[in-house]
Amino acid sequence: MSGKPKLHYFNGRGRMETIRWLLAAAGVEFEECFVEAKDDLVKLQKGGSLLFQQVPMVEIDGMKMVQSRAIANYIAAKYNLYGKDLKERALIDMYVEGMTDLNELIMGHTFQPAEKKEQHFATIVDRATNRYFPVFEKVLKDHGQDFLVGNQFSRADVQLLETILAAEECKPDILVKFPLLQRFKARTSNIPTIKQFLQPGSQRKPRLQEKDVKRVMEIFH
Ligand code: GSN
Repeated sequence: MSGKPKLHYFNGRGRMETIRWLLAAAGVEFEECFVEAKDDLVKLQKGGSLLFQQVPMVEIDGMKMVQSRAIANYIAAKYNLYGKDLKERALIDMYVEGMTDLNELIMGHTFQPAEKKEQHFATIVDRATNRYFPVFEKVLKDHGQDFLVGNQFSRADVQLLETILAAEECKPDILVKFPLLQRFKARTSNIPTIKQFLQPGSQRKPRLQEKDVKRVMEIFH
């Protein structure tokens, strides 16, 4: 019996949030063990559980997996969220890497020094509206299907919704020029497993606040 996956990370989004999204979308229950302080991280490191002395770490199927992309890839493949052939997987990977670039830019905002915040915010809005969202709007328009790749629900859909919601937290009307993404958002938010993850009280984490930065820095630096 392998039990539920156990996620080791701090109690915030960071590099674990996409993994939470993918498990939730797949309808997989998971447990979380929060790294609350430097000592918790040191304990994991000294216990030999972290291949590169870093979290995220996920205990799953008898493995102690590290490296957030490797973990996400495993979960996507295991739960049939990774396309039906190599070419679909390649497309999903390209889309997901683009989304991840935008998502990381957004997540980095909280960590910007005060004097750089305004410029950084402008970059987020520019990249979202001029680089990334037009691509996915066009993909949906060109093939006319509900899902991004292969007419089948995949991690690309999950991660696009995650990214859209994060971008809207920065600028609520960021989808104003993207009608197909608005419909995509409404549709995917209504998938039962995702709908549940979007309810208050789920394991989805709130946006990192300024007050959390010090706490996170103290654990990891
Ligand atoms: O994607 C990954 O999981 C790795 N390429 C990076 C993981 C990483 O940077 N982990 C940090 C925590 S902050 N990020 O999510 C970490 O464990 N730092 C402690 C250390 O001693 O390096």
